Amino acid sequence: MRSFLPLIAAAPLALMACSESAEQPAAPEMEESSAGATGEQAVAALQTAEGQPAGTATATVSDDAIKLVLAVQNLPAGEHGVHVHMVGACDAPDFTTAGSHWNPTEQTHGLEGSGGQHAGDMPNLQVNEQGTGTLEYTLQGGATFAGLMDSDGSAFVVHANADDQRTDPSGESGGRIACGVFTAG
Ligand SMILES: [Cu+2]
Repeated sequence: MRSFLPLIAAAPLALMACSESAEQPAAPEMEESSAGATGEQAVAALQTAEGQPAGTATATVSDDAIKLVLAVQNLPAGEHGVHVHMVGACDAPDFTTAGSHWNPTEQTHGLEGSGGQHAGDMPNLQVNEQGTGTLEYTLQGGATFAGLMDSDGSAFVVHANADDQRTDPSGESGGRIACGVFTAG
């Protein structure tokens, strides 16, 4: 029996080594202030007002924050305001059903404003002449995965114009030209 002990002892260690990276960051899930469990993800499939596919916005919990990865297509070249909006509804053509910017901590709008920023606020998106663009940003302003996926959900919205990052509540970024509802998984 004695000769088996090292094997028996080594097995749980090996298991721990494998699962450690996946489980350790999940511990803060218990805390109310946590952004969520690492790896939790939601994707919004964007559509233009005409119903064309316009890319995706993917929200992933990483390092106790929500990282937003945006990859768009079929959009007009130029600079566009982009935000997470508070309601998971995208009724074309104006997408007003997505509601206002996601703002659970009641800050004022804009990355360059004086009153914090909305959880749904992001830098402007640059779309090239091919109609594509990418952007990555870690959401601020009290963004949590539970809040993103609350009972009325949330949506990702691309605006016609650039966001001035100051003017409350929406940065003068104009109409809504693409929208997608976040779906978990
Ligand atoms: Cu917006």
